[in-house]
This record gives sequence, structure tokens and C-alpha cells, in this order.
Amino acid sequence: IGDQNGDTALATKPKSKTARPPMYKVMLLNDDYTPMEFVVHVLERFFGIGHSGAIELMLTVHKKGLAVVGVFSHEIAETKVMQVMECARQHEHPLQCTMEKE
Ligand code: TYC
Repeated sequence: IGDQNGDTALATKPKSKTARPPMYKVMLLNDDYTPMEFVVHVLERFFGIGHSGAIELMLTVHKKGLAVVGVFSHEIAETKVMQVMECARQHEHPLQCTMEKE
């Protein structure tokens, strides 16, 4: 009469009262070819970041290789990634944008 994993082995985690949906980090990756001004434009247009903030963030990506540019719900994050990738494709820049669960 084996334990069917019902009550002896695993304790269940108490549920926190307010369940929050998982959030996703949207990241921009550095490359050698995408113009700096284009990245600044993308950050302003799709992430609502002001001009000086966009320059600063672009330089962070340029120096560190990547940076989180925003944290969103799954659906919004997916849309941001699509918009950035489509805009980069249209302009023939190799800019990469990805998302990752927080
Ligand atoms: N490294 C690029 C250059 O020197 C600029 C750049 C910054 C590209 C950020 C991509 O996500 C990026 N022109």
C-alpha cells in the first residue's frame, strides 16, 4: 500500500492572499551595427522613455551587452518584443529584443 503522494510526503505552500500574475523583463541586446540613434528612437517610441533616459539606457546596453528596458505582463511584453523586432527588421538593423520571466 504505497503512498500515492496524497498526504504524507509533500507539504503544500500556503497561498498568499493576493495572487499576482508573473511579470516579464523585456531586454535589449547590444550588437555592433545598429545605430545608437535608432536604439534611442526605439526606447522613446515603444517604451515611453524620455530622450535623456533613452540615451542613458542605450549606452548601458552598449557597454554592458544588454539591459532590462521594462517589466510587463506576458501579453504586453510579447507585444513590445514584436514591435521592436518588426521596426528593426523594417530598417534592416540587427537589433535584438527578448523577454524573460522575472
Ligand atoms: N553598439 C551599437 C553601436 O555602437 C549601439 C547599440 C546600442 C546597438 C544598444 C544595440 O541594443 C543596442 N552602434
